[in-house]
Parts: sequence; structure tokens; C-alpha cells
Amino acid sequence: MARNDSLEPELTDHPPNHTSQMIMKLTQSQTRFALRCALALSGAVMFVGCKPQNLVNTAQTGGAAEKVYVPPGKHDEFYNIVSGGFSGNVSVVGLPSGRLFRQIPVFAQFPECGWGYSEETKPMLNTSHGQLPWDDTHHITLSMTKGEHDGRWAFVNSNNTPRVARISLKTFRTEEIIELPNCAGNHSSPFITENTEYIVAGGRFAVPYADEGANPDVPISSYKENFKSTISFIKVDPQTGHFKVAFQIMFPGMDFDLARAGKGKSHGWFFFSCYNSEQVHTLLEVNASQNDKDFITAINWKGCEELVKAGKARISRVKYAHNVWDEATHSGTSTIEGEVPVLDAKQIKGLVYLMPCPKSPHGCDTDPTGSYIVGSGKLAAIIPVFSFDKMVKAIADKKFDSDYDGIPVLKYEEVLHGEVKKPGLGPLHTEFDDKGFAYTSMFVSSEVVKWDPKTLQVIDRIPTYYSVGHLCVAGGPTMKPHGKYLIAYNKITKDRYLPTGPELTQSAQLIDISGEKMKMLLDFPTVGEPHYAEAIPASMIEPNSVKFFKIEENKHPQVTKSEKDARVERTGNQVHVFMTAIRSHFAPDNIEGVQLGDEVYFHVTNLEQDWDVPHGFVIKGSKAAELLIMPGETQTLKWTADRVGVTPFYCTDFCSALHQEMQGYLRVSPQGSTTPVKFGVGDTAAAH
Ligand code: RUQ
Ligand code: CUA
Repeated sequence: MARNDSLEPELTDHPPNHTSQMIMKLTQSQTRFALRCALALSGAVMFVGCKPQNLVNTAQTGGAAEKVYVPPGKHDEFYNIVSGGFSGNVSVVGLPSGRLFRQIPVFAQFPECGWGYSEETKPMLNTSHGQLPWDDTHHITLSMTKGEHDGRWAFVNSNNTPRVARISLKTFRTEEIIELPNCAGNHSSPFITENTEYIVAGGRFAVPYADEGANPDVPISSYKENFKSTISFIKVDPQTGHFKVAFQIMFPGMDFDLARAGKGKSHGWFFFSCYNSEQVHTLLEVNASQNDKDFITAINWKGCEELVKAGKARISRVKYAHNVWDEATHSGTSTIEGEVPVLDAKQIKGLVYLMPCPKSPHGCDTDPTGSYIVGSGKLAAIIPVFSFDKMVKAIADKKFDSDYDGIPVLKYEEVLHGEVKKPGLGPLHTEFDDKGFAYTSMFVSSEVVKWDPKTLQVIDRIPTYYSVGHLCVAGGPTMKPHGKYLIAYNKITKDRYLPTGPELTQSAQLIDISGEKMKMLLDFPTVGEPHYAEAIPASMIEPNSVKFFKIEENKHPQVTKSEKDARVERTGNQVHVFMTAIRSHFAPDNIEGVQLGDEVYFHVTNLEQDWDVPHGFVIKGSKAAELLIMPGETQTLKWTADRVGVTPFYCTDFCSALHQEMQGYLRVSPQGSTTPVKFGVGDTAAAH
């Protein structure tokens, strides 16, 4: 079969090792289809082998290289803000080049810049469990105004210990992290409303509530009675971006997976996919695939907001951390919050409905007009598209099937716009372009399928290498997609790159969607395992990028604004070094009078007032990572004097021709020694 001769699912270009994996993931109803594919596949392999096929398909040749080539000195057209999955962080990639510019540390300690190691950044990783060094990021959301990107912030979730973070797109730094109480497995998160009114986060695991008065020590087998799922609405301050958990909605135990806000006509609603409507607690692989349909949960959040305002929510007393970075003090603070309003989905009549959705839905995506809601059942052989208008009508006409634990279930046929037939296997996520088309990732059949949301006709398909998860169309989740590129984030790369032992890199593949047919342009390795990503035109971010911090605005309590103020102070067994860094020396760079067992705090201020001149600081035996101090900033490294002698310190960032000279010594004497505290630079060492 020649490529793209037919728009029927076609699997002839995958290597043999992929077949068995595919078949394992199929349900009975799909086996016949899969067998046909497998037969075709083995035929293809016998004929041509898999390598040549790969080459043919990748090299959509002629001009692909040119289209991704950004000549030296020129900038990329888009920023791609990409979740790092199990790296715990976020990466910033240029498109179309695929070049990695930065990793933004968020939920994982990051030794490269001291995130989570410096005294100022430690509070950012605080939680009700204490300081956590790692988490798992899944989804990126960019801030919006009137349903369009506004280039202010990126938001990202942590999945394991439920938190949501806000990243400034001016400094590319994490500015805020809030923990979500009454929640476990923060997967359906963070998703955003049209004007960044709320960031919304749904829990994947139902758990017994452990708030005031509740006893969470219950048998796991009492899931149906005792386990609850929670969706959190986090209010975002329109000026500062600061978070507040405005309210939560408690649901019967079901697994919320993904979500999207309504837009335009459906603004005011939120849609969540959920699986495990069976409410099982073991071997979900089998037990949670029994029901033919799970649900898309539709929530009228504007109505919920009103109820909370009217004082109708129960106040749940719980402890959760709220960490805020202050750009003036260059420091984070962590506050433990104590309560959150909770609504019960069963009791808020008229605000929550369930739409049946086939086969354990994963992705739940709304189109740019807000008319359609696409559910992607991981095990379904079709893609159901729901109509917002029909949903509103079905609610008005009371077209209910039944109720699910007290929540009305709408009739499938009454809310369905239609089904995309034979889209491929294992639909996961859908994105939208600027011309009104939809693109769905097919995990099992490793391809992207382009279709028309109005007619539900498949228009084009392109293979990915392999097992694609999320897609990103630039501006895809907004009301005004930028289009042009689609990036496929693949889970498995197998034979695509030079092998690196048992672990292979995940990959991103850049696909040109400007024409009728999709064209693969490039694939490039990623950091960690990207789940979702967003892309935004560079022109919306680049002009606002912060170049340095103004030293006169530095309000760090231990700032040293000029070299003449550099000093060493002892209080008990704590020694505070107020140090400056400027090309190419530290002041002071000779320090004496420290004693064995002292806790030494190096408060280093980078006095540079110029773009791209960070200084690093580290001292031998440091149990923290280095500091990487931006121009105008102050950061603190804590170090314990654990042996007598003279210990060197140096700058780790190549800052000038004399960077290698940017070094110094600290003398440690025995406890009780009479060596006076003495410090200096040049020969000005003064005794104190
Ligand atoms: S997920 S690959 Cu964590 Cu968004 Cu679907
Ligand atoms: Cu400062 Cu190298």
C-alpha cells in the first residue's frame, strides 16, 4: 500500500517490535482490525524491511531541512514551553529549530543553578510533607486574555504531590507554587479559563478525605463509600498572578484525567474526562475497563463561584503550602495555609452533569469556537465529538439517562455532535489549528490524524516514531490558534537515534501543518518525558525578557550593594559572609577566623548591571549545589566547616578572560581558636 493512498488507518511502516506492543494494548473489539494491520505489517517488513520505510517516510525530503534551519544569529519564530515529565522541570525550546535554550527548574532541585539548594530557593519546594526534591510535571498552560495568549505566565502541575506552579515568562523563573489539599495525583491539571480567571486541577486518585474530623484510616475495599475525588479552582490575581485556592468540588471516587475550559459560547463551563467510573481499587487495567462508557464531566464553574460567594461551601480545614517568590528580595517564602471551601458535586444541583464517553477517555479538548468537546477514549475505535449547544438543550429538556451517585448523566445521543469513524488506534489528545481543523494523536497506531470537526471526516494522517502522546499546535488550546506547526511528543523512540544504553531519549517531531497535507520536518530529543507543551510566537515574549535585576531595587535582607560594604559577621556559631562578585573577583576573597563546626552563610551579590553576566559561587565540600547568581541578584549558600584547614572557593560561570582568577580562600581553625575574624580583598584584610 502506498503512503497516504487511503485515509484508512494504515500501519505498514512500523518496525516489528512495535506490533506485539500494539496488539497487547488492544481490546477484543479491535483485535480483528489489529490483525489486519499486523498482517499488512509483516508483509511490509518481508518486502522492504523497516529501516528503508522509515527513511522514506521521514525524509519528506526537499526543503524540510531548509524549513527548520535558523541561520546563526537569527532567532526562532516560536518559543516551545515543554513539560519535562519525570525531570520535574520545564524546558524552553525554539521552533522550528528544535534547539533547547533552557531548563526552568520548578518541582525538582536543579544543581545547575542551585534551585532548591540555595537558602532563598529552598522554601519554593516546601510542602505539607516538608521540602521535596522532585516531582513529575505533565501539563503546561499559558496565560490568556480574551481567550488568546497574552505572554505573561506559564503554569505547570506536579502530579505526585499535588501542586501547581506559575512561571514568569519575563524571567523564565518559577514565581509561585501552591499545594492542593484533599487531592492525590494532580493529573488533570493545570487548565485555564479564557481570561486566566482560574487554573483548574483535577485529581487522578480518589482518596479518603483527611480534613478536620475525618478519619482516613479506612479499608481500601471501602473505596465506593469512603473515597472521594476533588477538582480545585485556583484563582489567579489578574495583576500579580498570585494564587488562591478559591474552592474545590468533591466528587464520588472517579479518576479525573484531563480537562479543558469552555471558550466563547461555552465560557463559564469546564469539561473533565474521567475513567474508572467502575470505582474499582485494584487491577484497574482490567477492572476499570468494564464499562463501555465513562464520562466527560461538565461543570458550570460560574455557578459554583456564585455558590461559594454566597457562603454555601463547607470549610475544610487542611494544611497546604503556598510558596511565593519575591523578585525584589530575590527570595521565596513558604506559608502554610489552613482552609479551603469545598462544594459537594451531588448537592450543587444544576451545575454538574456527566456525558457518557466511550472507553476510558484520556484527552478532553474544546475547539477554538467552544462549540465542540472532543473526548479521546484510549481504547475506542472512534472519536466522539460532543456539542455544547446540544448539551445545553439536553439539560433544558432533561434528557437524562440515569444518575451516577446522585449526579445526572445525559443521554449520549442527545449530546453527541458525531463520531469520527476509523481515526486510527488509541486516540489520546486533540489540538486545533488556525483553519478550523483538529489533530488527534493515536498512541497505538503511532500517527497523527487530521480531521474536520464539522464534518467529522478524516483529511490526512502522518506516522510518528513512535507511540505519540500529546500534540502541540502553536496556540492550539486558545480561541485564536497560531497554527503553522504541530509538534508530536513521542513516548518511544526505539531505532530513531544513536542508542545510549537501555534508556533512550523521548522525542519531539515537528510537523508542518500549513498546507493540506502534514509534512514531517524534524525530530529532536527532549528533556525528560514531555507530556503537554505549548508554543507561542517569540514576538510575544522576546521584547519583555528581563536582562538583569537593578541593583538599586534589590531588597534582599543580606544584600551587599557595593564592594566597600563587603564583610564577615559572626553570631554564635553562625558566620555570615556578605560578599560581592564582579568581573573578576569576589570581595572578600580571603577569610579567616572561621572555626570547626561553624555554619557559614555566603550571601553573594552579583554587582554586574549587564545582560548575560551571571557569576557562580561554590566552595569545596559544599553539600548544596553551586549558586548561579544573576546580575543584580543576591543568593545564599550555606556551608558547614567540617575540617580544619584552608578551603578554596571559586566562580563557576565563565564570566571574563580572567574568570579562572575569580577565586578565594577561607581558613578554618579549631574550635575555640584565637584566630580573629579577618577578611579582605587585595591586601586590605582587616581584623575584626
Ligand atoms: S498525559 S500522553 Cu500525563 Cu497529559 Cu496524555
Ligand atoms: Cu565570575 Cu567566572
